Amino acid sequence: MPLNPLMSDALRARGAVYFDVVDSTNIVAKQLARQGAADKSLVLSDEQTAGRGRRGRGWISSPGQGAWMSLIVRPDVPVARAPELVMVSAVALCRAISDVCGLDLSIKWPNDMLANGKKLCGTLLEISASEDRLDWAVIGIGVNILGTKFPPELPDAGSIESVSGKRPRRAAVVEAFLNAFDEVYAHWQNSGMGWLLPIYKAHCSTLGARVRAICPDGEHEGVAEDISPDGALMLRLSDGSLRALYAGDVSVRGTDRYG
Ligand code: BT5
Repeated sequence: MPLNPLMSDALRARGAVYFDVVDSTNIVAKQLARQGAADKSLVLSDEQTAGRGRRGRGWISSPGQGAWMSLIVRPDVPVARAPELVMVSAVALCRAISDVCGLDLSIKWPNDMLANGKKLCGTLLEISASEDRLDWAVIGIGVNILGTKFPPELPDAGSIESVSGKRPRRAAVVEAFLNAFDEVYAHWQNSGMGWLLPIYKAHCSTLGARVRAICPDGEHEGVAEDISPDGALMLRLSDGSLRALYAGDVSVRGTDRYG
């Protein structure tokens, strides 16, 4: 049993499914979702041997260091609204980490959470739909909590400990995330993006920056001017046109703040 365990009585009482080691919590959560697991069921693991990022990339998930977890959700929404769940989760994580250790994270669109320019959290959303309705979604979240040394291939990674010097109880981070998620998810279900979007934007460090975006339809460079209500990054290109990006990897080139 690690000194700073990821599992707690509170999480057990919520029905969280815990593993010491698993290939990927997203893989397990998708199996449970297919078997009918309830809305907001959680899978977490102390270590992942095949933690996954987006587009086939990996996620380093060392034992005793983080919260590697997947939340199954079943909102009754059109499938086109599924990407908003990444925003729900990002805002809940910002709240949770601020509550637990007073650290303010920023969000790099669409799914990275940063502090001091270091990536502390990443999110991988996987979904299943029937016709145009969302059947279920698995929100996979990796939070680096403890540790100050990262492998050389991750020069931009950080943890709560490496950026703040604090060593919170890992289970407390997960408990705070679930509590914040309950609230943010309920607001989102009741009033859509109207309540969420301004909060997401206030945390989003990509806004106002000159960025290069590598997207499924090619590369684009411009100033990140806004986030649309459906979660697209609105990029002002050099020819003055505005382009909506729904998925991609963004690197920041500099800051051109608007008024
Ligand atoms: C992500 O992908 O950031 C999504 C990561 C989601 C991980 C969670 S853990 C629980 C659940 N189960 C899973 O199998 N996955 C989810 P992406 O934006 O594609 O970023 C991936 C990139 O982040 C990698 O190519 C590395 O450069 C970097 N990276 C890998 N491990 C990292 C870590 N522990 N901390 C910071 N950066 C990392």
